[in-house]
Amino acid sequence: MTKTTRAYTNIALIKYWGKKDTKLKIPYTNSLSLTLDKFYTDTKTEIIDKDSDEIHLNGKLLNDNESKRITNYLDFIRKNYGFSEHLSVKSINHVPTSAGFASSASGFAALAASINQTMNLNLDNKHLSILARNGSGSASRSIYGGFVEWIAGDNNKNSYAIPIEEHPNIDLSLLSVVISQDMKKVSSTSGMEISVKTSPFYSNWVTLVSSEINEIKQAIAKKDVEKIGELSEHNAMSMHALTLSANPSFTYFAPETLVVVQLIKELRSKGIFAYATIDAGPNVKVICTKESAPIVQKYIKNNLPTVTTVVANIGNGIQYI
Ligand code: 2P0
Repeated sequence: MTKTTRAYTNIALIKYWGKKDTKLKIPYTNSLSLTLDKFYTDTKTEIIDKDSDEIHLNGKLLNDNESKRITNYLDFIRKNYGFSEHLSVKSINHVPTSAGFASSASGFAALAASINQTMNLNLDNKHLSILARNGSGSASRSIYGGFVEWIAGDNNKNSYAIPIEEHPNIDLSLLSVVISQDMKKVSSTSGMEISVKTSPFYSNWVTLVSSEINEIKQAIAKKDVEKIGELSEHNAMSMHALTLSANPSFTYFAPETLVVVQLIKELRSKGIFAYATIDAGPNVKVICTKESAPIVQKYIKNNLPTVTTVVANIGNGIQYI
Protein backbone atom coordinates (compact mmCIF):
# COMPACT_ATOMS: atom_id res chain seq x y z
CA MET A 1 0.00 0.00 0.00
CA THR A 2 1.64 3.28 -1.09
CA LYS A 3 1.50 6.21 1.26
CA THR A 4 0.61 9.80 0.47
CA THR A 5 3.73 11.92 -0.04
CA ARG A 6 3.95 15.43 1.35
CA ALA A 7 6.40 18.09 0.17
CA TYR A 8 6.74 21.62 1.51
CA THR A 9 7.40 24.74 -0.50
CA ASN A 10 10.74 26.56 -0.25
CA ILE A 11 11.91 30.13 -0.57
CA ALA A 12 15.21 30.80 -2.32
CA LEU A 13 17.53 33.12 -0.39
CA ILE A 14 20.09 32.92 -3.21
CA LYS A 15 17.95 32.52 -6.28
CA TYR A 16 17.81 30.32 -9.35
CA TRP A 17 17.31 32.49 -12.42
CA GLY A 18 18.35 30.99 -15.76
CA LYS A 19 18.88 27.60 -17.34
CA LYS A 20 21.73 26.15 -19.38
CA ASP A 21 19.41 23.36 -20.48
CA THR A 22 15.75 24.29 -20.63
CA LYS A 23 14.46 20.76 -21.21
CA LEU A 24 16.31 19.09 -18.33
CA LYS A 25 16.21 22.25 -16.18
CA ILE A 26 19.94 22.55 -15.55
CA PRO A 27 20.60 26.01 -14.08
CA TYR A 28 23.54 28.33 -14.70
CA THR A 29 24.16 28.76 -10.97
CA ASN A 30 23.74 27.03 -7.63
CA SER A 31 20.91 28.34 -5.46
CA LEU A 32 20.15 28.12 -1.75
CA SER A 33 16.76 27.95 -0.08
CA LEU A 34 14.87 27.55 3.15
CA THR A 35 12.07 24.98 3.24
CA LEU A 36 8.97 26.35 4.94
CA ASP A 37 6.34 24.70 7.12
CA LYS A 38 2.57 25.18 6.52
CA PHE A 39 2.59 25.35 2.71
CA TYR A 40 2.71 21.88 1.20
CA THR A 41 1.31 19.49 -1.41
CA ASP A 42 -0.02 15.97 -0.66
CA THR A 43 0.10 13.54 -3.57
CA LYS A 44 -0.95 9.94 -4.15
CA THR A 45 -0.31 8.06 -7.40
CA GLU A 46 -1.70 4.70 -8.52
CA ILE A 47 -1.25 2.58 -11.61
CA ILE A 48 -4.39 2.56 -13.76
CA ASP A 49 -5.31 0.16 -16.56
CA LYS A 50 -5.87 2.95 -19.12
CA ASP A 51 -4.01 4.43 -22.07
CA SER A 52 -3.73 7.92 -20.60
CA ASP A 53 -3.04 9.48 -17.21
CA GLU A 54 -5.70 10.98 -14.94
CA ILE A 55 -4.65 14.07 -13.02
CA HIS A 56 -6.76 15.35 -10.14
CA LEU A 57 -5.92 18.62 -8.43
CA ASN A 58 -7.78 19.62 -5.27
CA GLY A 59 -10.48 17.05 -6.04
CA LYS A 60 -11.04 18.13 -9.65
CA LEU A 61 -10.16 16.02 -12.70
CA LEU A 62 -8.04 18.24 -14.98
CA ASN A 63 -8.70 18.41 -18.72
CA ASP A 64 -5.98 17.69 -21.32
CA ASN A 65 -4.87 21.28 -21.50
CA GLU A 66 -4.73 21.79 -17.72
CA SER A 67 -2.84 18.54 -17.15
CA LYS A 68 -0.36 18.93 -20.02
CA ARG A 69 2.66 19.97 -17.92
CA ILE A 70 2.12 16.93 -15.62
CA THR A 71 1.42 14.41 -18.39
CA ASN A 72 4.50 15.61 -20.33
CA TYR A 73 6.49 15.05 -17.14
CA LEU A 74 5.02 11.55 -16.72
CA ASP A 75 5.92 10.78 -20.37
CA PHE A 76 9.49 11.91 -19.66
CA ILE A 77 9.69 9.65 -16.59
CA ARG A 78 8.21 6.64 -18.42
CA LYS A 79 10.79 7.06 -21.16
CA ASN A 80 13.75 7.53 -18.83
CA TYR A 81 12.87 5.10 -16.03
CA GLY A 82 11.70 2.20 -18.18
CA PHE A 83 8.02 1.65 -17.45
CA SER A 84 4.91 2.11 -19.56
CA GLU A 85 2.00 2.13 -17.11
CA HIS A 86 -0.31 5.12 -16.90
CA LEU A 87 -1.05 6.73 -13.57
CA SER A 88 -3.78 8.34 -11.60
CA VAL A 89 -2.33 11.35 -9.76
CA LYS A 90 -4.31 12.89 -6.90
CA SER A 91 -2.82 16.06 -5.47
CA ILE A 92 -4.12 18.41 -2.85
CA ASN A 93 -2.36 21.74 -2.70
CA HIS A 94 -2.09 23.33 0.72
CA VAL A 95 -0.19 26.21 -0.89
CA PRO A 96 -2.97 28.77 -1.12
CA THR A 97 -2.37 31.36 -3.81
CA SER A 98 -3.56 33.70 -1.06
CA ALA A 99 -0.28 33.00 0.74
CA GLY A 100 1.69 34.27 -2.24
CA PHE A 101 3.78 31.18 -2.87
CA ALA A 102 4.19 29.22 -6.08
CA SER A 103 3.15 25.57 -5.81
CA SER A 104 5.44 24.09 -8.47
CA ALA A 105 8.24 23.39 -5.95
CA SER A 106 6.09 21.41 -3.51
CA GLY A 107 3.94 19.98 -6.32
CA PHE A 108 6.72 18.40 -8.37
CA ALA A 109 8.68 17.29 -5.27
CA ALA A 110 5.60 15.46 -3.91
CA LEU A 111 4.85 13.97 -7.33
CA ALA A 112 8.42 12.71 -7.86
CA ALA A 113 8.45 11.11 -4.39
CA SER A 114 5.07 9.52 -4.99
CA ILE A 115 6.10 8.01 -8.35
CA ASN A 116 9.30 6.72 -6.75
CA GLN A 117 7.12 4.75 -4.31
CA THR A 118 4.38 3.59 -6.65
CA MET A 119 6.75 2.43 -9.40
CA ASN A 120 9.35 1.02 -6.96
CA LEU A 121 12.11 3.11 -8.53
CA ASN A 122 14.14 2.87 -5.28
CA LEU A 123 15.64 6.33 -5.74
CA ASP A 124 17.63 7.79 -2.86
CA ASN A 125 17.18 11.48 -2.02
CA LYS A 126 19.88 12.59 -4.46
CA HIS A 127 18.16 10.82 -7.36
CA LEU A 128 14.76 11.96 -6.12
CA SER A 129 16.03 15.55 -6.26
CA ILE A 130 17.11 14.98 -9.88
CA LEU A 131 13.68 13.57 -10.73
CA ALA A 132 11.91 16.51 -9.02
CA ARG A 133 14.15 18.98 -10.90
CA ASN A 134 13.03 17.53 -14.23
CA GLY A 135 9.51 18.69 -13.25
CA SER A 136 10.42 22.13 -11.92
CA GLY A 137 13.84 23.47 -10.98
CA SER A 138 12.89 24.75 -7.53
CA ALA A 139 11.29 21.36 -6.69
CA SER A 140 14.77 19.81 -6.50
CA ARG A 141 15.27 21.73 -3.23
CA SER A 142 11.96 20.70 -1.59
CA ILE A 143 13.21 17.12 -1.05
CA TYR A 144 14.99 18.36 2.08
CA GLY A 145 14.03 20.51 5.07
CA GLY A 146 15.84 23.55 6.42
CA PHE A 147 18.65 25.14 4.40
CA VAL A 148 19.21 23.42 1.05
CA GLU A 149 21.67 24.05 -1.77
CA TRP A 150 20.95 23.05 -5.35
CA ILE A 151 24.26 22.26 -7.05
CA ALA A 152 23.93 23.46 -10.64
CA GLY A 153 26.03 20.74 -12.28
CA ASP A 154 26.13 20.53 -16.05
CA ASN A 155 24.20 17.39 -16.92
CA ASN A 156 21.17 15.44 -15.75
CA LYS A 157 23.23 13.32 -13.33
CA ASN A 158 25.13 16.01 -11.45
CA SER A 159 22.47 18.71 -10.97
CA TYR A 160 20.71 18.05 -7.63
CA ALA A 161 20.08 19.53 -4.20
CA ILE A 162 21.93 18.70 -1.00
CA PRO A 163 20.94 19.49 2.59
CA ILE A 164 23.05 22.18 4.27
CA GLU A 165 21.28 22.10 7.67
CA GLU A 166 18.05 20.12 7.74
CA HIS A 167 16.97 21.17 11.25
CA PRO A 168 18.77 24.45 11.88
CA ASN A 169 18.50 25.85 15.37
CA ILE A 170 18.24 29.43 14.13
CA ASP A 171 15.79 32.23 14.82
CA LEU A 172 14.29 32.97 11.39
CA SER A 173 10.66 33.33 10.28
CA LEU A 174 9.25 34.36 6.96
CA LEU A 175 6.42 36.85 6.62
CA SER A 176 4.66 36.70 3.27
CA VAL A 177 3.11 40.01 2.21
CA VAL A 178 0.52 39.29 -0.45
CA ILE A 179 -0.03 42.21 -2.78
CA SER A 180 -1.75 40.41 -5.62
CA GLN A 181 -3.00 36.88 -6.27
CA ASP A 182 -3.27 37.38 -10.04
CA MET A 183 -1.44 34.96 -12.32
CA LYS A 184 1.86 36.47 -13.41
CA LYS A 185 2.05 37.77 -16.98
CA VAL A 186 5.57 36.43 -17.55
CA SER A 187 6.08 32.86 -16.26
CA SER A 188 9.32 32.12 -14.41
CA THR A 189 10.34 29.81 -17.24
CA SER A 190 10.05 32.49 -19.93
CA GLY A 191 11.25 35.31 -17.65
CA MET A 192 14.47 33.37 -17.07
CA GLU A 193 14.90 32.71 -20.76
CA ILE A 194 14.56 36.38 -21.76
CA SER A 195 16.95 37.42 -18.96
CA VAL A 196 19.63 34.91 -19.99
CA LYS A 197 19.37 35.87 -23.66
CA THR A 198 19.19 39.64 -23.39
CA SER A 199 20.30 41.09 -20.04
CA PRO A 200 23.80 42.60 -20.41
CA PHE A 201 24.29 41.80 -16.71
CA TYR A 202 23.65 38.06 -16.91
CA SER A 203 27.34 37.07 -16.69
CA ASN A 204 27.74 39.36 -13.64
CA TRP A 205 24.79 37.55 -12.03
CA VAL A 206 26.55 34.20 -12.45
CA THR A 207 29.70 35.60 -10.78
CA LEU A 208 27.70 37.29 -8.00
CA VAL A 209 25.75 34.13 -7.13
CA SER A 210 28.87 32.05 -6.79
CA SER A 211 30.29 34.44 -4.18
CA GLU A 212 26.96 35.03 -2.38
CA ILE A 213 26.38 31.27 -2.07
CA ASN A 214 29.72 30.90 -0.27
CA GLU A 215 29.03 33.88 1.96
CA ILE A 216 25.55 32.73 2.97
CA LYS A 217 26.81 29.24 3.81
CA GLN A 218 29.37 30.80 6.15
CA ALA A 219 26.63 32.98 7.67
CA ILE A 220 24.38 29.92 8.17
CA ALA A 221 27.23 28.04 9.89
CA LYS A 222 27.74 31.04 12.23
CA LYS A 223 23.96 31.56 12.69
CA ASP A 224 24.58 35.15 11.61
CA VAL A 225 20.98 36.10 10.82
CA GLU A 226 21.84 39.72 9.92
CA LYS A 227 24.26 38.54 7.25
CA ILE A 228 21.71 35.98 5.95
CA GLY A 229 19.13 38.78 5.67
CA GLU A 230 21.53 41.22 3.96
CA LEU A 231 22.72 38.68 1.40
CA SER A 232 19.18 37.48 0.65
CA GLU A 233 17.87 40.99 0.04
CA HIS A 234 20.81 41.94 -2.15
CA ASN A 235 20.51 38.72 -4.17
CA ALA A 236 16.78 39.21 -4.75
CA MET A 237 17.24 42.80 -5.93
CA SER A 238 20.05 41.68 -8.25
CA MET A 239 17.77 39.02 -9.76
CA HIS A 240 15.12 41.65 -10.45
CA ALA A 241 17.75 43.87 -12.07
CA LEU A 242 18.02 41.14 -14.72
CA THR A 243 14.36 41.54 -15.64
CA LEU A 244 14.61 45.34 -15.78
CA SER A 245 17.72 45.14 -17.96
CA ALA A 246 16.27 42.50 -20.32
CA ASN A 247 15.19 43.48 -23.82
CA PRO A 248 12.26 43.92 -23.88
CA SER A 249 12.45 44.94 -20.26
CA PHE A 250 9.89 43.62 -17.79
CA THR A 251 9.32 43.54 -14.05
CA TYR A 252 7.42 41.43 -11.54
CA PHE A 253 7.12 44.42 -9.20
CA ALA A 254 3.80 46.17 -8.59
CA PRO A 255 3.85 49.72 -7.16
CA GLU A 256 3.04 48.28 -3.71
CA THR A 257 6.06 45.97 -3.94
CA LEU A 258 8.33 49.01 -3.74
CA VAL A 259 6.23 50.51 -0.95
CA VAL A 260 6.75 47.34 1.12
CA VAL A 261 10.51 47.38 0.40
CA GLN A 262 10.60 50.99 1.61
CA LEU A 263 8.65 50.10 4.80
CA ILE A 264 11.14 47.31 5.49
CA LYS A 265 14.01 49.80 5.19
CA GLU A 266 12.23 52.15 7.61
CA LEU A 267 11.81 49.30 10.09
CA ARG A 268 15.51 48.42 9.79
CA SER A 269 16.49 52.02 10.46
CA LYS A 270 14.50 51.70 13.71
CA GLY A 271 16.44 48.57 14.68
CA ILE A 272 13.76 46.03 13.71
CA PHE A 273 15.06 42.88 12.00
CA ALA A 274 13.50 42.72 8.51
CA TYR A 275 14.91 41.95 5.05
CA ALA A 276 13.01 41.62 1.76
CA THR A 277 13.13 38.86 -0.79
CA ILE A 278 10.93 38.76 -3.89
CA ASP A 279 10.31 35.93 -6.39
CA ALA A 280 8.75 35.98 -9.83
CA GLY A 281 5.71 37.96 -8.69
CA PRO A 282 4.75 41.18 -6.87
CA ASN A 283 4.56 39.70 -3.37
CA VAL A 284 7.28 40.39 -0.81
CA LYS A 285 8.60 37.76 1.60
CA VAL A 286 10.11 39.38 4.68
CA ILE A 287 12.89 37.56 6.50
CA CYS A 288 12.20 38.18 10.19
CA THR A 289 12.99 36.75 13.60
CA LYS A 290 10.25 35.33 15.87
CA GLU A 291 10.32 38.62 17.76
CA SER A 292 10.26 40.96 14.77
CA ALA A 293 7.64 39.10 12.68
CA PRO A 294 4.54 40.45 14.52
CA ILE A 295 6.03 43.97 14.62
CA VAL A 296 6.74 43.93 10.88
CA GLN A 297 3.30 42.46 10.19
CA LYS A 298 1.57 45.23 12.13
CA TYR A 299 3.65 48.02 10.57
CA ILE A 300 2.96 46.84 7.03
CA LYS A 301 -0.77 46.33 7.70
CA ASN A 302 -1.03 49.82 9.22
CA ASN A 303 0.57 51.39 6.15
CA LEU A 304 -1.02 49.14 3.51
CA PRO A 305 -4.35 47.89 4.91
CA THR A 306 -5.27 46.01 1.71
CA VAL A 307 -2.44 43.46 1.83
CA THR A 308 -2.74 40.06 3.51
CA THR A 309 0.11 38.59 5.50
CA VAL A 310 1.05 35.06 6.58
CA VAL A 311 3.95 33.96 8.80
CA ALA A 312 5.80 30.70 8.08
CA ASN A 313 8.59 28.95 9.93
CA ILE A 314 11.30 26.49 8.92
CA GLY A 315 9.88 23.22 7.56
CA ASN A 316 10.81 19.59 6.82
CA GLY A 317 11.71 17.58 3.77
CA ILE A 318 9.56 14.93 2.07
CA GLN A 319 7.20 13.09 4.42
CA TYR A 320 5.30 9.83 3.88
CA ILE A 321 1.94 9.85 5.65
C1 2P0 B 1 13.88 30.29 -7.07
N1 2P0 B 1 12.21 31.01 -8.74
O1 2P0 B 1 15.09 30.06 -6.91
C2 2P0 B 1 13.52 31.22 -8.20
C3 2P0 B 1 13.54 32.66 -7.79
C4 2P0 B 1 11.46 32.21 -8.85
C5 2P0 B 1 12.39 33.29 -8.51
O2 2P0 B 1 12.55 28.83 -9.03
O3 2P0 B 1 11.06 26.71 -15.07
O4 2P0 B 1 8.96 27.30 -11.10
O5 2P0 B 1 9.82 25.20 -13.48
O6 2P0 B 1 12.31 25.39 -13.38
O7 2P0 B 1 11.25 26.44 -10.42
C6 2P0 B 1 10.59 29.64 -9.94
O8 2P0 B 1 10.89 28.88 -11.04
O9 2P0 B 1 10.87 27.33 -12.75
C7 2P0 B 1 11.83 29.80 -9.21
P1 2P0 B 1 11.02 26.09 -13.74
P2 2P0 B 1 10.43 27.37 -11.26
O10 2P0 B 1 13.00 29.84 -6.29
